[in-house]
Amino acid sequence: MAVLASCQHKSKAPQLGLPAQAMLSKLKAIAPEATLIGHQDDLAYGVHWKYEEGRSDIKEIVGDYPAIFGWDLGGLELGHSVNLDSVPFDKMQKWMKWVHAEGGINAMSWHGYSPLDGASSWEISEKQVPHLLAGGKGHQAYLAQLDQLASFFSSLRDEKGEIIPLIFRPFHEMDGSWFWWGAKHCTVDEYKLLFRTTVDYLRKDKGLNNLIIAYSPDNKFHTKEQYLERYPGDEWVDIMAMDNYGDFRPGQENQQAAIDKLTIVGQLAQEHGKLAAFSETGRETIDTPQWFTASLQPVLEANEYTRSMAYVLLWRNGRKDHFYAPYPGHSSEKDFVKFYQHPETLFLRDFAAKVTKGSK
Ligand code: BMA
Repeated sequence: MAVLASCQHKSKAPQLGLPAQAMLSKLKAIAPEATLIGHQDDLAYGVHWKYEEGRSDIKEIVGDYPAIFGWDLGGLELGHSVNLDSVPFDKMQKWMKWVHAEGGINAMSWHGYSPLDGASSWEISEKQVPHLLAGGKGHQAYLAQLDQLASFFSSLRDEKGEIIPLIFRPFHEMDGSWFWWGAKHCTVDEYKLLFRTTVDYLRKDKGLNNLIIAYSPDNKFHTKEQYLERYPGDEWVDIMAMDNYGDFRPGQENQQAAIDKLTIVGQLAQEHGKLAAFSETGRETIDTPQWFTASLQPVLEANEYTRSMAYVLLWRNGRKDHFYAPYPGHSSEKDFVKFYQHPETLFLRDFAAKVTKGSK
């Protein structure tokens, strides 16, 4: 609860409407004692199925859905009807409404295309960021992309017509250089300005008060200073997070490194009065059957700071050679059930029950 108190003191007044404030408060209250488990595209497809109503690989293993549902916006900014992984935006919108109605949380990443030349997030031969800032040749086109995002965000309404809050995590993994907004492709100041411009435009110009903003570098940092290098500032961020696959990768496993970095995230979040989260992780194809209880769980439980993660999100179950949550018949199935049974992991039912009861 000390965490909660410091949050209230230090944060600048967030530009959030009541539903978003309520969501943030629930997450803050839960964070010191439990971690919500999340999965990217959970309702859209699994390793062996696509777009089948009600299905979820995670539910088919543990009998419950994840509590956090990750979605990606990439392609929406171009007016596409499906995202870069072929998920139709109309279905996404419907699922997101369902998630909210069930008491879960939606978290959106954005593997967007450049408004200048349509470069995918991974096309890094041309500089993009400086041109998207005010005065740049792509600035208006960039704002037009944000208009597309804004109308999607604004279309997310509950049955009373009230806007649904969501976590928005733009320009993630910026300490790596695989995306056009990555470390080698723009200066620190350009990055910060792009992030601030994006958040300000959506919140102030478009009047959206349902966006909880997450900042999430990858695992390149070793110190607080390095983590904060591209941090846009407390006014533009609600969640301090990180992505980390590298320290769990076969041959490069380093549990202590994963703990140390997550500890930094937890400490900084506390110092800045923000929520902490483990915004993406996983081990592709889960080739070690005890990965969840032997690798991930000890990292989450290492100390009070790693414990303070509000959620951890596993990446998508895209293909037989690209998945991060188990599916029925997979060798990590039993271990994932243990992970589910652990008192500190929360799935949809547990979370919704706690929230509805207003406990803790
Ligand atoms: C990556 C991979 C890609 C996918 C992208 C955006 O990590 O899963 O296949 O297109 O994320 O979701």
